[in-house]
Amino acid sequence: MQASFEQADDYVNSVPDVTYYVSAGPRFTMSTFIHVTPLEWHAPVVMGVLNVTPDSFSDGGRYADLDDAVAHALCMRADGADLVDIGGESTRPGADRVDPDIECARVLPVIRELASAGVPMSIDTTRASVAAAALEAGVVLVNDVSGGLADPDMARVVAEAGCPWVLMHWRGHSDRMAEFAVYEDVVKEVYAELHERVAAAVAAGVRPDRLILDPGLGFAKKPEHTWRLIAHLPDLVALGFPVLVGSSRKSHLGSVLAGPDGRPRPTDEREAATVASTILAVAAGVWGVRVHEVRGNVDAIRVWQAVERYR
Ligand code: PMM
Repeated sequence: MQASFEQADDYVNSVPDVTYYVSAGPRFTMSTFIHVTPLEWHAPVVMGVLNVTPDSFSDGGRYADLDDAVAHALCMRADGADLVDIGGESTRPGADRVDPDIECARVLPVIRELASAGVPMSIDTTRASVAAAALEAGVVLVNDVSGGLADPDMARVVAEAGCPWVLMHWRGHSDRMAEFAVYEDVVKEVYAELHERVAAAVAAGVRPDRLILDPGLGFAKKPEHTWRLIAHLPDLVALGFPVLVGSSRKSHLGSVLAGPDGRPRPTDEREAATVASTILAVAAGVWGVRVHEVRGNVDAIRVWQAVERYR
């Protein structure tokens, strides 16, 4: 059964409880009730990461200067990024929060400059005020790693803008997230918690066809949780929403690539592993991937697409 929903209320009333079967067969019922219209971009979408922060785990401090940030964004665009995802607050495990004025001061000049160059952008923020200012300055999508949980005003801002909204699975801010990495069944719990975020977003007036789901790899997740979520990506895709995955350079890759001394591979030596993750995600049917180094991932997707044409 499929239906399209003119009204957010229709959707909310129709959403059944999430059901999950551990054996083969349908795991969730949510997708059968949702008609999702395509987003503006053709999958697979590549989102290039631009952190204008001093302390992000991979590119922190590299693009603090406006000219460096703009040049890097233009480079990612030339390499094939569909969107440049701009963040002004680190979400690295253990990171402290920054003041919203500082977050705005970091991202807005970059957004304005890139908007005038015609670069499609998203804002990576959990704050409604930052999202609103970024939308005003020219971003076209809100990437909220808290899935709307961190700021109760975010849903209103997104609903009014009518823009796509990434709802990522999240259990708490970076300074505390490690203590929330406790699951009996990570797949079931992440999907159920995302389902709650969808219902809350739609209840607040956001159109279901504006939502993108993200399992939040590494956020309140140990490597074994992240690997299990990657293994089950086709089930997340089967919920019927576009799915975004951010595996790029994260610690699950660092630990699987650890040397004989057990030390994780450094972040800037995880590119091949990131590309492998991209292809696993794309083959699972995701809508997009969020990556730091665009070119290698775009090349790999092109190879995958070339093969797909012959299936
Ligand atoms: N990961 C980071 C930041 N933002 N957004 C989404 N939607 N998904 C992610 O997995 C994600 C994100 C952390 O990585 P970074 O510090 O390199 O930006």
